Amino acid sequence: MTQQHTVALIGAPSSVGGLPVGSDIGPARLREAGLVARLRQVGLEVSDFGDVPVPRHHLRGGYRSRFANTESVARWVAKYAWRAIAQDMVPLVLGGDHSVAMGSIAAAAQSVPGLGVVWVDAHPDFNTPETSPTGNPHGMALAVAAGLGPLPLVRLMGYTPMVHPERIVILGARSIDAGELDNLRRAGVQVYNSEYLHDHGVRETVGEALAHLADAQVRAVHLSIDLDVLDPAHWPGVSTPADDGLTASELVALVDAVSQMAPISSMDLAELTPAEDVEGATTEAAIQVAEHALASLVRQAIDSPGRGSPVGASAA
Ligand SMILES: [Mn+2]
Repeated sequence: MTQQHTVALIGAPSSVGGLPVGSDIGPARLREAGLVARLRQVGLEVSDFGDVPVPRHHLRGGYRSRFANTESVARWVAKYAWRAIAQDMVPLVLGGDHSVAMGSIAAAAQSVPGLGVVWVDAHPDFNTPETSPTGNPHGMALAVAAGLGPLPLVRLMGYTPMVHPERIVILGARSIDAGELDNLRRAGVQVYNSEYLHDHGVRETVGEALAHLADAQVRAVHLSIDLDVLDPAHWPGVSTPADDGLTASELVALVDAVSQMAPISSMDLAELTPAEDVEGATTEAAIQVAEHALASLVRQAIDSPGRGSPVGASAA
């Protein structure tokens, strides 16, 4: 029996890669808020793999040990996600800070032919230790996946890059550091910022982004959601808010469009910071995003496997 409509829930309760801390409580908050039941209600099977091990007392370390701890968490995430994909499940990695994506992308890149990345975030996370104003590894996660950054991280699975930069698109960015912008331009990563999304419309922009990935022979996407892509005026539950973000309905429309136009092999839901989420709006938005992104797996399991067709070809 196919398990393509089975979601493997993987908690990564770690803020080793980001400051301020607090996103380490994210997975527990999402489970308490009923994430598993909500996913089952839309027809998905859920296999909860539990939480990956996280180094204890991790915040006592200095700069170097933060990178070592980030690597450790990413390796565990990669192991869990790899095991899920090997069983034909779709891993949903709950951050935790966004550096957990280094692990999920490493696993997906190794296992999924023609993988591309759709990175939805207020920040491109394309810094290197040389360009980063803060030194926080979560601001380097996508650069690491594209082969830029400290050697142990970029070679997490033994080869680099995990994903070629032409197979990466960024949606919703609006806070980009100067050196980071240089990195993006040199690498040739396509960025659709929040202004572009608002000017052209969510569905149109997703269509363009996926057409760009189709040109690079992408056949399945890793969807990485940083909840700080939302506007902090109404959805404040993140560690590094940036003004003028997306509404929850825009983000839901965005993941709906992605899931209708491309097979999703794997997904991250990162940076939920419960202490900042005073009325729970960010938690609720996160759950809706997961439901809408993954409900397409049920359709694919019923209609057809959906594998092997180029992305963007089945807009639906
Ligand atoms: Mn991020």
